[in-house]
Amino acid sequence: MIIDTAVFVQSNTKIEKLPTANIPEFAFIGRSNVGKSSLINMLTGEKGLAKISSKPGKTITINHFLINDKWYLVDLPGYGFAKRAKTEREKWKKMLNNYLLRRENLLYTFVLIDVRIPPQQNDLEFIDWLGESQLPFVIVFTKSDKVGKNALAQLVAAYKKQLLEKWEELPEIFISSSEKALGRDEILSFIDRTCSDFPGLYSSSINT
Ligand SMILES: Nc1nc2c(ncn2[C@@H]2O[C@H](COP(=O)(O)OP(=O)(O)O)[C@@H](O)[C@H]2O)c(=O)[nH]1
Ligand SMILES: [Mg+2]
Repeated sequence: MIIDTAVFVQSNTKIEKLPTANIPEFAFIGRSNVGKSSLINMLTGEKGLAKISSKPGKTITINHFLINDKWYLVDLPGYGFAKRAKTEREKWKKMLNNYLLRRENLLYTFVLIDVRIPPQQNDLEFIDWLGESQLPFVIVFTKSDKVGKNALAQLVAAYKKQLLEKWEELPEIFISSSEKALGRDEILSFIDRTCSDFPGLYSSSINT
């Protein structure tokens, strides 16, 4: 897929105010510093695109970008937020879960994992929750340029092993490096393929 246009649409704190759910949507989530903004910029080829939604200290929001007038890329703040108040964290978790469970055009969630960091409790809990909720998701291992080829294979294998302790099947897995633009073609063709599987979601009303 060639990205012709990537446009920031809106940042939202209320599910009711999200853009009309008439085109496919793909959400990106991961712990802070996992490389989410870098990946979004790398995928869209728009340096600084994801920055709009990541002003530190601001309200936690769901951020929509319209890609090629055909699908939404959604930048979701991570789970965790160690530095934020517990009430705020819980409020966000509720909204996040609501969004993930109720957004009818959401086709896949991309869970970003820093490949160098051993499996973390909150990532595993989130993955388990997605699985238990039967929500389609894939895993993207980020920052693959930071480790050697052998280490990379070992780290990914160890993560898979951990998941297989609980789950019978593994989700689709992508390896990325925003630095080296690795994983871009794979992720974009996955999105392209998935969109084609849901032709009914396309609507011309988006251009009006
Ligand atoms: N070497 C390398 N560094 C990366 C990569 N992706 C992100 N980073 C660095 O990791 C840090 C956090 O990245 P950012 O995209 O802001 O993470 P976010 O908090 O998840 O949005 C920044 O210093 C990035 O330059 C990558 O693929 N390779
Ligand atoms: Mg960011």
